[in-house]
Amino acid sequence: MPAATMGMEPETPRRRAAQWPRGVAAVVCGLCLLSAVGPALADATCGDGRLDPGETCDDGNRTHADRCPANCVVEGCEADEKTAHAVDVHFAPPAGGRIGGLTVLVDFPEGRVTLPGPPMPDGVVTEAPEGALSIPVHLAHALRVTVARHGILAPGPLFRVRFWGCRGASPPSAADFACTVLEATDDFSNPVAGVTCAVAGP
Ligand SMILES: [Ca+2]
Repeated sequence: MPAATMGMEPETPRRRAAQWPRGVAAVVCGLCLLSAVGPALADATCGDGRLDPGETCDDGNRTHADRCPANCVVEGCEADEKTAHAVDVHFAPPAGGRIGGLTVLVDFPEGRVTLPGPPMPDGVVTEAPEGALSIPVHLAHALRVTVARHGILAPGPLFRVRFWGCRGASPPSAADFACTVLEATDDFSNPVAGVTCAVAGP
């Protein structure tokens, strides 16, 4: 599992665009299928690497699981640091599945809540399962977290995320969040399909 690498990604849009030709990135990242489940595409210019009218970012691809979402639009948020909205993320393996580690993408309503950072301080992603390591990556419009354990991760709670509210925005509901499993492996690092995750709260 590329946990350590993922936690250290520079992900500067221009640098990514320069270092990773689209075709290579599509093969290497292994996450690009997420572009198919991201928000509706903004227009034909999203993903061309140039900031066009209506776009807040363009990293040269339409991958959703990186710092610029599939539609090239990250909604603005003036963080209200006095409001906190905590959600709990759970996972479930397929019947009989043994999970040793997984990476999930938590898509949050960035016009309603936000995360401190990046870099994200300690104490935002908490309550990893006992004995497990969690590596969160702040993606501006989403949160990517790898959780791994030496042995088996018991199905159920994976971690808690404490978001800040956005000034003037209505409070979020659970339906505003979505969780997708990007990658899951068993205790021998073999890929496991059919793993799901979900967001409960706030
Ligand atoms: Ca563009």
